[in-house]
Amino acid sequence: MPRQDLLQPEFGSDVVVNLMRTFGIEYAAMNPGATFRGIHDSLVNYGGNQRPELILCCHEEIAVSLAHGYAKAAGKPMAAVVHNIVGLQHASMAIFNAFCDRAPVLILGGTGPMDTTRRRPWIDWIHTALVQGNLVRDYVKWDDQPASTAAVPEAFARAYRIAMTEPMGPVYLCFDADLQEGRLDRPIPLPDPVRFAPSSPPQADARVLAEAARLLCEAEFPLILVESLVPHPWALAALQRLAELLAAPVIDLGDEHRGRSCFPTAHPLDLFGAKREMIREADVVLALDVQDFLGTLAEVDRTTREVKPVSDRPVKIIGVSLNDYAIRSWAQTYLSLVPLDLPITADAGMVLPSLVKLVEEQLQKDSRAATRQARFVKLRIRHEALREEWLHTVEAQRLQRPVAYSVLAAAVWEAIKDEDWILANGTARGWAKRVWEWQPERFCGGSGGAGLGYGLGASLGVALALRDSGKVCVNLQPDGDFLYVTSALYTAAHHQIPLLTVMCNNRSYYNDEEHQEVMAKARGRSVENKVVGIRIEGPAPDFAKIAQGFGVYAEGPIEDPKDLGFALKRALKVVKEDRLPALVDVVTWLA
Ligand SMILES: Cc1ncc(C[n+]2csc(CCOP(=O)(O)OP(=O)(O)O)c2C)c(N)n1
Ligand SMILES: [Mg+2]
Repeated sequence: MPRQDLLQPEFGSDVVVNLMRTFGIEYAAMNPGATFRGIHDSLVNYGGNQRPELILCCHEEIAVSLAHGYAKAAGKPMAAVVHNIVGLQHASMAIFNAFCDRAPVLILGGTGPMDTTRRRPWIDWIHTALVQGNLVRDYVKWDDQPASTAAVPEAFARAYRIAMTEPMGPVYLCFDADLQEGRLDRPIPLPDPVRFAPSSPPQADARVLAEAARLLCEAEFPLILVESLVPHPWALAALQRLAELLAAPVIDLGDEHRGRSCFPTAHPLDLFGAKREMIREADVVLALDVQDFLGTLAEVDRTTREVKPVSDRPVKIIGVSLNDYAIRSWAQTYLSLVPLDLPITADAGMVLPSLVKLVEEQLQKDSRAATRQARFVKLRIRHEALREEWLHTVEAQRLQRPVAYSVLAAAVWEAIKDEDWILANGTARGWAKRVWEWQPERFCGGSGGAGLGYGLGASLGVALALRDSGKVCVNLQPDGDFLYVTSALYTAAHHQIPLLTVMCNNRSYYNDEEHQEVMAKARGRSVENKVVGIRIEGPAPDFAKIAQGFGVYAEGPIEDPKDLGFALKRALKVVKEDRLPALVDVVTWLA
């Protein structure tokens, strides 16, 4: 298809495509719909289906989760184009996840025509809202519906900038069908993206940072909690340096809810496996981009919902985050209000190098080097003991049928450890973090909003962003989450996206099985019934057959751990050499 000249758009929607290209949008995930037929035509026939290229999805939730994963891997947005109010409603779960995960996703939509005299009967009426942005306004950072083509460039540039400014988030731009389809009567100037770049994130007040450094250096047992860090190139190294200077254990929470993992598990100060013990000992906590303070510092009784602090020791908390800039009133995604002794609104990654410098200066005057050295040794011994214990568990569960999560994680590691790997989604119930040589920058984090239906779409977005990088992208995929968005396999096959999906198939919405057990026990009722409405059996879906039906290479179900290594090897070959998707269905032990 010949590429048209960017400078000669003919219709309103050609301008939208020019803007996407100007701002470097590489892909537009979509499911078709007549309200954006103008944009669709412009993408294909004006833009030549290149930069952006259309990625066909069978559900708008997949389109947005794919853009969510892409944003985390590429560090910039791609577009998800969704049809009026119906596509937007399907997309809404994934938009919420991206919002909670603070991921920049550019959601574009069509509407109308808003001019009622231009509407087709019935369908153009029932699918037009006043205004569509209302549907998602509470969980996007910004939405807009420009009223003329001339107003489109400013709206687009603003949307891009808002999405990419920390704390990042999804934005929604809605285009009237008439505006898209209208012929241009004058040239529309395009903005220079360099001059509309997101602003640099906020740094902390130097005096407050000096106080933080003092508290940390004077602490008896400083502890670092980290949930996420903006991936500045220096951030992870600065975090390690800070931990080493202070001989402070680090608990990396980046695999739990939102955010990005930040600490290598091979580091002797990585103590995520001893979270409780460390919190018990700590007198000063440095919380870097942590949102879930209470969930981290307290324990919850699953039966009574009682929340009890892990430690009864007075603890001073230094909280560095942009949490206060990310507050909306609708869903209470800001979590419980926890007292902070030193709240610092700043980008934690930006703050780290300054904090390292201040701590270095402070420690030169400090006479407790021997105490810190002794603490470091003690922590290293605990760290090593934990790792040994986990490897021992793998050995103890090696022959268990169906396959234990520890064994599944170890087998996947064995298959990919010499590759340039990326873990796009999932941790096999935390076992990847325990038994892999975990390099935090290689993990793309979770859904953010705990809305199921995230994993497969997001993993495809990650793999799409890294398609030409030679990296091997892996998705450790729970079965329940998968079943919401099975048709994403079509997108994987059609667009030849190289992704290794390993099904962690416990044939259950297991998380809820635990809840039903707790309920039944608390009420003295039948615990055996906990599986009703929860187990995904009778019949158990055959995920390999499902994948094959979509044209994806697949093996399984595998119940015997002895078969696992070979199956993974064959699937990896498909991903690595043929650059195609593959799926291995592993039936896993429930717990
Ligand atoms: C959209 C949505 N529906 C329901 C839930 C409630 N929920 C939380 S975890 C879970 C079970 C998940 O099952 P699976 O993905 O197979 O993971 P497993 O717990 O079995 O490891 C459910 C149903 C949710 N979080 N999101
Ligand atoms: Mg499950």
